[in-house]
Amino acid sequence: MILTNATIATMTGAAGLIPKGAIVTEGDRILWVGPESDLPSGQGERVDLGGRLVTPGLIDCHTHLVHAGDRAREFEMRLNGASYEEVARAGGGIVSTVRATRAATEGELVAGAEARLAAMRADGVTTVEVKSGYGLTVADEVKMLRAARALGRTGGVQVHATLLAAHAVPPEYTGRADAYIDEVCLPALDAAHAEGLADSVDGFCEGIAFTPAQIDRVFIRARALGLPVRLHAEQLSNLGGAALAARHGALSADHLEYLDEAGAAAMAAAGTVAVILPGAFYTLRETVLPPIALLRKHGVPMAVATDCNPGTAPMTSLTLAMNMACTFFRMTPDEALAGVTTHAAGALGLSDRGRIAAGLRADLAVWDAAHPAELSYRIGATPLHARIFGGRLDA
Ligand code: DI6
Ligand code: FE
Repeated sequence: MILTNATIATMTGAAGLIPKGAIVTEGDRILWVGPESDLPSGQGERVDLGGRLVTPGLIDCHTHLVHAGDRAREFEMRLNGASYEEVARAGGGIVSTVRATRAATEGELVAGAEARLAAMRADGVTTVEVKSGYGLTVADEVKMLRAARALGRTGGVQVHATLLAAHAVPPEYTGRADAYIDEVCLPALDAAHAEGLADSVDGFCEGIAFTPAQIDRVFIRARALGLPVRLHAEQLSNLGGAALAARHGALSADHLEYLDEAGAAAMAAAGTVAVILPGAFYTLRETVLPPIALLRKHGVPMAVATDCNPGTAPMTSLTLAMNMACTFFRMTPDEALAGVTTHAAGALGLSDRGRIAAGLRADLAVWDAAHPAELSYRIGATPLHARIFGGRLDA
């Protein structure tokens, strides 16, 4: 396929924008990219993009896409004045999602996630990370990961599956988090690894979840199995989770509103990507901003993701996350675009995508836009014209 008359945001180098560019693909790979005037002669299906903007296919590198049920009713209850306790007594909160997810079959989980995934595809996403973390038994965590793998086989996106058994302490283990790590998290890790179901391992390091010492135990097992790690860190308080993650060579540390300078320096030294999640910040009406200036100062690469989950980010639009990252956190549109392409690829440990260059996957998004800033600027619009996934055009 020969794509012509395109404005190409290659995401390679500083001057990554090619105003009148062309891209040649072969099979699922990019064969050539450059100014149209330099296009090598050759045969192929020609597609004139009418001057439209082409970016790498977007990568949503932090989602809880697979889950059952929703929490719209508790959202409504809280807005009608119910307290946290009242919501919890009515069966609300993360426990309600765990209950619904345990009750769902793998097929039901896939069907529910597929609807959310369709919205993501319509927003230009070609790779998505999907976490477990609402099963919280070995069997239910494995079921969630199988559902994530099944989503990857439905076509149209590639899925990176992450085991997040250390997401919450389930009711049957209240006050016994260490026993939960021993009896569920570590066996779930072994089981997921044995079936090849996990591409990475995540945890939630927070006062309401797991301590750094508990996360450390999970990470030691993950690394012994050869699995890379990532961490929900410094979302609601500073427990030093980012530095812990960096010590384990983590691919990413995510949220980071309460990150301090030592944590940023540790991430920089380890090459750990900062995943910025403005959807959860918005839903929780958080007031402490992630320290973007500190991350810039230390040269920590910043990714941006939806955190799509039923509790703190019932959100499927990655372009809306880009807008929020710019408006709330003062990231630049260039940073936001790098955050959903090249640095999101880094957060997943994938070097074959996230940029437009010869040899990489032919995953592209074509936009009804003339300049990359438009993707961050519009609110709630999806200016996607077409997606190219693995070299195939699926308008
Ligand atoms: N941080 C979050 O914001 C979500 N998980 C996490 O580790 C919340 C998940 C939920 O409330 O369902
Ligand atoms: Fe999350």
